[in-house]
Amino acid sequence: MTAGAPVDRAALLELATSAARLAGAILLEGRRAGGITVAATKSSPTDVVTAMDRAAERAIAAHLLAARPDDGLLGEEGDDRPGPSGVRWVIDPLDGTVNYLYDLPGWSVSIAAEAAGQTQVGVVLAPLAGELFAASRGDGATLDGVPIHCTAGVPLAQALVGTGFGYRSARRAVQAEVLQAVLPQVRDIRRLGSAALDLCAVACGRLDGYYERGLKPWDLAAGALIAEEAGAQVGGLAGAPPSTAFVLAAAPDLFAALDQLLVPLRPDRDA
Ligand code: LIP
Repeated sequence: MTAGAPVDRAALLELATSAARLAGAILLEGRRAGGITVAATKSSPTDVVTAMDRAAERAIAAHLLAARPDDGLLGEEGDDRPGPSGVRWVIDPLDGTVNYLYDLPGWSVSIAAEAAGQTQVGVVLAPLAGELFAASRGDGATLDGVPIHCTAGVPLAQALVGTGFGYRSARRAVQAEVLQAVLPQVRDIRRLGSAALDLCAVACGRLDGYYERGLKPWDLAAGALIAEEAGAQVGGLAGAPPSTAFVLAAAPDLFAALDQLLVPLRPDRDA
């Protein structure tokens, strides 16, 4: 396939799904075998990588490139290669690593395919729950093949809002200040530990909204498309696009209310 050629979203979605299921099986087997250990740390001593993160990314990359050798790759655990096809895969082989390390639920495999400057398809697999969230641009979002839609019409004070926290102490202090201001204004907060699953929770109505500062492209790519295709608005603050600086996701009416609440708190200030 050469850059600029029409994108076969159905084929990309099928390949993303098979790659996610392959990685999910590897991760489940590793978790059940026990003995998960920290192989390395990244931004802080608590920002951990396990051997399973790396094994899952290797398996996903090999699976994708065996089928589409001219594609590009961007993966959390180090894959970063261009490809002449015009399609780039954005991979978080294990989102929610700390949950996985502690044998807690709330970890996922997130795989998206980008082309023509947009995410075209995305899948988020929750292996423990046996749930597959998927979306193809313009074709809606599904959970295990059943169409899903975010919940509209929820007032701010009734909203169940997800969020997450960074790995550096200075950033967590700022995030705690923001949380102190948000918590009294909403129904409640949930901290699930996987951004991909947070975004999918908004897509299917398990959360009414979600916000976080510091997401990487691989945390965001698939879940953002799934949430958008489920009718949610996904953006940054004050009209900015979603980015590492900030991500906010909710049905459009609640998105506006959360944006209005959050902007004065400057949750995207550096720390
Ligand atoms: C996680 C994110 C989550 C965030 C965690 C962590 P990881 O990604 O998905 O939203 O709050 O701190 O960054 O590190 O498990 O791939």
